[in-house]
Amino acid sequence: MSISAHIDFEPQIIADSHPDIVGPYALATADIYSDGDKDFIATSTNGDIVWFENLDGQVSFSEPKKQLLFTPMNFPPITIIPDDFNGDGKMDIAVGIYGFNQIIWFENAGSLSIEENSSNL
Ligand SMILES: [Ca+2]
Ligand SMILES: [Ca+2]
Repeated sequence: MSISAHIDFEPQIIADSHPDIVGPYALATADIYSDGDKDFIATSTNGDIVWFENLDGQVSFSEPKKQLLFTPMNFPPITIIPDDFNGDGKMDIAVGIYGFNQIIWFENAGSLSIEENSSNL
């Protein structure tokens, strides 16, 4: 007995040629806005980290919210891990920086933004 399944995937574009997304690198999902819906996080090759708010809990995302800026310019975050690192109930973000030999986490300081008050791990 054989079982075969055919699954179709339809592309859904979240960002297309947006100036805040320069060469998307690492991607992750997490509830950044703390409203129960998974938001979307992306890093760019220019060092920017942006997130997109999930507007309806399904597939409608906001424009990029460029509220994470990594100070050592032009070093792309190649890995990204969202989690609540300080246990305050708000999703934080950790990134590994290629070429800069650092792992940095960004504290989510509120329900709408993630502040740049990062510290090295
Ligand atoms: Ca959310
Ligand atoms: Ca937190």
